[in-house]
Amino acid sequence: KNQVVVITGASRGIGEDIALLFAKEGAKLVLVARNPEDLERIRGKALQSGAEDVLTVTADVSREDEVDVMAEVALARFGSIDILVNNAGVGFFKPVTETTLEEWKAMFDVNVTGVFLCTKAVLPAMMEKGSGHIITVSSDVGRRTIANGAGYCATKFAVQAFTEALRKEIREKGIRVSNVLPGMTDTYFAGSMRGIPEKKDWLKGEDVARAVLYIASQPAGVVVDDVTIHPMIQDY
Ligand code: NJP
Repeated sequence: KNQVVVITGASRGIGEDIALLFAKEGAKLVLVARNPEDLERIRGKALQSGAEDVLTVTADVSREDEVDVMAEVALARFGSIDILVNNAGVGFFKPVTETTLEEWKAMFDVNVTGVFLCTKAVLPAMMEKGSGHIITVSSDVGRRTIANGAGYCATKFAVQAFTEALRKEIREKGIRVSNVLPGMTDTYFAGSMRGIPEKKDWLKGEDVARAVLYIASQPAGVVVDDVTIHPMIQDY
């Protein structure tokens, strides 16, 4: 309750569900994505769900200038940031020979550089306060690989390495670093639609959101490193 929670990729999919679950807890939310109309819609839903206050910030997480402004306006509005949920991500799934450099770069820009930039932008305020929590939505392919996902898997392995090293680096400052590693989840990811019959047994965004809330609700001295969550049956 009353925690200031920044969520990237909050305009649909898993990020939307994280926003709405934290809204029910009475959080103050900072919702980040590139499309302002989508963010506005989620802002309305979050306020209806019980959020104490909701700020939307249109930003591309791979752009340092936009991310820095995001952190500035969030701090100006709320005075501190308690939790950053690095959730924004993109994926292209195809053989290596068919993956373009543009797709490769887009995945690294959002999934890896975006996590770095958002984390870097909020850390000074967290360090000054001596508390904070960085929670990253990684992937269960951040630890094992799948065919036709070489580039995407590489980004999520990178995210695991980055966050695990960061955890050791900033634990003395009272800042926790945790990851959720979801399996196949019914969202708009990789150009998909939500609610199509082929995905009926996949995880729902709410399932991943509950894992994030579980991690965030631990007492101050307790760190959950990773929560891996997947549907009962998965293709890989
Ligand atoms: O995807 P989707 P998910 N800057 O497409 C935003 C991971 N994951 O919810 O910017 C800022 O429904 C985009 O908004 P917009 C996955 O890797 C998923 O499934 O306006 N925001 C939207 O809000 C990712 O890390 C599955 O286009 C940017 C959101 O991100 C996380 O879950 C499995 C942005 C994407 O919503 C959420 O993905 C798994 C940018 N540059 C891991 N680019 C799965 N779904 O099966 C995109 O293992 N966004």
